[in-house]
Amino acid sequence: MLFATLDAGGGLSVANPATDDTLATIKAYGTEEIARIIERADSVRPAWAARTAKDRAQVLRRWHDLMIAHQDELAALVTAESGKPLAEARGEVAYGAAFIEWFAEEGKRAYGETIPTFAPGKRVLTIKQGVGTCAGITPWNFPVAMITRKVAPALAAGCAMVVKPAEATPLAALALETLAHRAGVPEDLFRVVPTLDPVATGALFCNHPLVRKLSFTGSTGVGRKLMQQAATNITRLSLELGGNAPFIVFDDADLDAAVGGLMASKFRNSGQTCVCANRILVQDSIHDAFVRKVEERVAALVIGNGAEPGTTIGPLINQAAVEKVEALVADACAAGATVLAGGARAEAGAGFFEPTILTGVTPEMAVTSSEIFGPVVAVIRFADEAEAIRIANDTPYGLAAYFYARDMGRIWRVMEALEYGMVGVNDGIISTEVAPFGGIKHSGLGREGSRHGLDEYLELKYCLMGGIDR
Ligand code: TXE
Repeated sequence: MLFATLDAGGGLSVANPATDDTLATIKAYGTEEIARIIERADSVRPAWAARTAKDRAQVLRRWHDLMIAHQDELAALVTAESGKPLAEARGEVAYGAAFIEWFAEEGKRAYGETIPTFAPGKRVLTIKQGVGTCAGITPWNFPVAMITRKVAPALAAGCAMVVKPAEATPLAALALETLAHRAGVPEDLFRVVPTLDPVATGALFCNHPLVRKLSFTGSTGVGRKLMQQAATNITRLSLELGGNAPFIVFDDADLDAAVGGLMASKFRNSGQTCVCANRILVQDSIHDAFVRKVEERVAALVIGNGAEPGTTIGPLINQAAVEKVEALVADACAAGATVLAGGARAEAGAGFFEPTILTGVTPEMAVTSSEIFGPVVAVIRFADEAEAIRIANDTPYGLAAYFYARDMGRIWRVMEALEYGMVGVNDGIISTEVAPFGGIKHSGLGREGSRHGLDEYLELKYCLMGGIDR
């Protein structure tokens, strides 16, 4: 039973965004209790760190296998609390589990090095050791994967981890905790602490002397605040923040492939992903043909409760999100954009917004300078490569960028010119556990996934050994 840790009668009520029904009311932790949980995590950490990397990997591997065995139940929880269609939720569980499998292996390869010296009788070497007890703060848009992407490398590196999940989506997080404990992760080593006070919990994570690292995924505003708070303790930080991804279609692109890539990037999770296409830049000569193809595909999307088979567009996470998207569309229209499809709240319910296409969008409009986080395709025309790159880079964000082109010279030039942490070339989906995920500029610090994601939880210690000639 995946709800073993749910404590009915607690203070945090979790609702289904498709129906507004209450799914569960669970225990909400206070900061004093969370402080004690951090202390207990730190007390069991040395024993975990002392186990062999192979041993830790076996425990992680069991956690992965349990997630896969419970894929359907986990997916149902994700759909119920986040609203995303069931097929996407199943995909997220597999994606989330893949991080555990990856880091189980990668933890065995946290190699140090020996460095040649010029001084006789001395040797220089490095060793890598877990940073200590860590904290995580995760968002609601990927309730499973955002947790495993942080916890798996932490545990593989010999660290402890306390995670505060988003208030909207604590159920999948608690289910993951239950499965981790069943797999053999010591109970105090990894804890999930839902709370009604994220602000005080963030401050506690930054100020508690035993928390050596905080990994946060969420908005840039909160990331900035955490960075200021982390200054007191010089707490290590990973920040995966907002994005404003350009999706550029050049005149030599395979148009059908570009349309397919856009649909996957833009409408996954109803446009509520940090890497989703936010500004669609289309070259003049192919603009009309491209937009027509997108219109056909948008007309085929099915809005509804994500639990119903066939649904491709679920609700947005809450009313505030619907209002934000509505305001951005209204602002663009007032400034001269044209609505080709959608443009309003959907009939499916209060939480739904229609898949929307806006043309005649310009870089000055708020819909292009903000992270929309909704199912809106905002199309900007451009004349040539230089203009496309200028518009694409004209943002303080730097997470993901995409472009479609065939010319090899252009592909290299644009790939190198885009000021982003991740670039998808002729592909709209870039997330994978094997690659370093993360942004530059206001999109954050650090990388998750790949061997670089493990390094975020390791300290590099240099040791000099002298006197070896005596
Ligand atoms: O984010 P918040 P919200 C962006 C996206 C979205 C906007 C607002 O543009 O429309 O942010 O979403 C916790 N100290 N992204 O309001 O508030 C909070 O409890 C410590 C992009 O949901 O940043 C939750 O666990 N923690 C993003 C987490 O921060 C605090 C995903 C994220 O919530 C806190 C989500 C505080 N003071 C939103 N205040 C992505 N990168 O994918 C809140 N939190």
